[in-house]
Amino acid sequence: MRFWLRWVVPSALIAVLAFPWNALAHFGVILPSDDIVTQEDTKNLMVEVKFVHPMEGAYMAMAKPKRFGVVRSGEHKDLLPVLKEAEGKGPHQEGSFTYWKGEVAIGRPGDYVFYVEPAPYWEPAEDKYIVHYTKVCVNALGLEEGWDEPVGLETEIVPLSRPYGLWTGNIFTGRVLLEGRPVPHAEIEVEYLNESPGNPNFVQPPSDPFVTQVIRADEDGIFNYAMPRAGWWGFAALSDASWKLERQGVKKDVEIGAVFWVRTTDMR
Ligand SMILES: [Cu+2]
Repeated sequence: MRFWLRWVVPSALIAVLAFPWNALAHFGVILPSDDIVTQEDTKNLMVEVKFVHPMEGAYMAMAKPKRFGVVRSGEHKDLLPVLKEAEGKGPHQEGSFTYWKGEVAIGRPGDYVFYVEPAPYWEPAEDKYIVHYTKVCVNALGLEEGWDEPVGLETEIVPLSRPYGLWTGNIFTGRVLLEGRPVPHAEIEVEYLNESPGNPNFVQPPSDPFVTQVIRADEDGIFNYAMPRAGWWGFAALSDASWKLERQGVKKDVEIGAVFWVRTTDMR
């Protein structure tokens, strides 16, 4: 008891006060160097896999993912071997963080749906593990086929509007699936990646509710959101896993997230 009062409670308080973003929304992210590969473009994509608070530009250290792959025309390809550990630096955080990146060669035309299953991330502020099944779709060489197919992850967002070639202001529509079935009234968090390439200035939210937008899906798990700025937008639908993970002999809850990223471009 004394130990708890003297050390654990104060240090937990300090941790919460010093890192207010701990309570804010986490997003897995797969960030490709290009989302539409044309004949003229380089056919080598650089793909980064991170774990971030997108609006704050604050990153968590990420362990090596369990699975990383791509689906094109129904064919899965394991890309875990191409991932290499890298160190990054957030704009508003001290020290560096670990993320993963790899080069992927684009061959045949079609939609390349990248997906990652990260290792469970322990979040002390929420007393639970977080596992974000994250996806992004890259279109290649003019064939628009495959973006609306599920990958078959434990939970995932399946786009109902084509997830590339989006203008700023477009609406993104998606459906939340858990074990292959729609999640009625799922809660979806939406955030802007403030470190989007080409973002002219780091957006300063005027108050906390602006950081994360919140949507309730309809009875078929379908949601819509209009994106007000050019760059990358993340959508995260969170569920409680039906399974638990043990930590120091105690069974802990697991939050599983279905995360999808799309990029918007200004009309000029
Ligand atoms: Cu965090």
